[in-house]
Amino acid sequence: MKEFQLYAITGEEFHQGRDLMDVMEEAIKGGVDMIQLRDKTSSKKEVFEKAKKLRQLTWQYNVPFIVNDHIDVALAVDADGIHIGQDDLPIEEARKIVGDKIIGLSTHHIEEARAAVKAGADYIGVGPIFPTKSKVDVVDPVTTEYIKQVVAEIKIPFVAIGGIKLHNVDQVLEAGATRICMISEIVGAEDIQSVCQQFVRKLSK
Ligand code: 3NM
Repeated sequence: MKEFQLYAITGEEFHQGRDLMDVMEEAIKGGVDMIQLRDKTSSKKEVFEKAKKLRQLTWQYNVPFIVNDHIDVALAVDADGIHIGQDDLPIEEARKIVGDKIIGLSTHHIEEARAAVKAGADYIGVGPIFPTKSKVDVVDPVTTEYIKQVVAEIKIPFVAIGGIKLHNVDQVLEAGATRICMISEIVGAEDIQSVCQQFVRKLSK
């Protein structure tokens, strides 16, 4: 898996009417180095159409492209990987389908992180660190304590997620995270490039 540090997830409810491709291109220009298509409401066909376009964009900029939930869509557009949750297909089964593509798994507890390593996940999501309105079935914030636990024990890459903003990201980095993932703070920003550049500066300190 190519190294990454600033991971942006689509969230069209925050795009303020802007085109999905424009929003994600701005993010990439600002320094986002991993993109995930996450769409819990559109039809499979619509998700596929969006994935196809994002795949072209991410190839153009050489940025890894991950599809949330839809393993079939990920394969159809030759995405770099999939991101799944605790209630999805077990990692071992997903692995049979996607082969050596990236598999990311959301985790909310150290037990889930340990299980993810055992099952062969390529990276884990660690969150939600702070309260967030971007995920409906979200659990209570795990706080930066969970980051510290993961840093101490888990040897695969992890990305901190959930309610991360420019004003609180320092706490996340101080806890030991080296990769951060966001929806609203990036795709909902007025000046997406500038916000991403500020995150990149903080990450490179
Ligand atoms: N997964 P925002 S939190 C998609 O904890 C997602 O696994 C989470 O959006 C997890 O940056 C989350 O707007 C929402 O808070 C992230």
